[in-house]
Amino acid sequence: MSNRTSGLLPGNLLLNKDSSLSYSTVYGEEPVGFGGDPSDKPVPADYDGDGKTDLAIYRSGTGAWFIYPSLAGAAGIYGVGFGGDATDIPVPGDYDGDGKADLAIYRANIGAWFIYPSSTGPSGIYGVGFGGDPTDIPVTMNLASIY
Ligand SMILES: [Ca+2]
Ligand SMILES: [Ca+2]
Repeated sequence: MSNRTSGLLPGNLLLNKDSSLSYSTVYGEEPVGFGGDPSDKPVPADYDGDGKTDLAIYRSGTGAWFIYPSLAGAAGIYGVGFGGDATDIPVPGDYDGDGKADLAIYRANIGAWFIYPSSTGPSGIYGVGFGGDPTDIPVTMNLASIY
C-alpha cells in the first residue's frame, strides 16, 4: 500500500495514510479498537445480513469469534466459541444462502470443514470432509484474513 495515500475497503473501513484503519461511515474519523490479541485473525463478513461488512475477529488461541455487527454497533458486540484446534483456519462465508455470513473453520490436520449455519444456529452445525493434503489451502473470499 506504499504507493496509495488512502482508499475505501469493503464495509467502509478507511485505510489511512499511516496504514491504520478507521470505520468512517458509522463512527466518523475515530478509529475503532477491536481485537488486539496476538492470536487474533480478522474475519470481516456480513454476519447480520444488512449488506455491510462487519468487523470480526477469530481468536485462534481460544477458538472464540467476536463480531461487531454493523446494524447494532458497539452495543451489539457478541462472542461465539467455534473452533480452537491449533490447525483451524477461519473460513466464514454464507454457506446456507440466507444472506448472513456463517462461522466456519477448516481443520487442516484432518481436512474437514465445520459450518455453523446462521439460519439454524448451533443445532445445525455440520462437517464436511474435503481436503486434508498437507499442501491444501482453503480458498475463501478474504485470503488476507488467513495470512
Ligand atoms: Ca453487516
Ligand atoms: Ca448464512
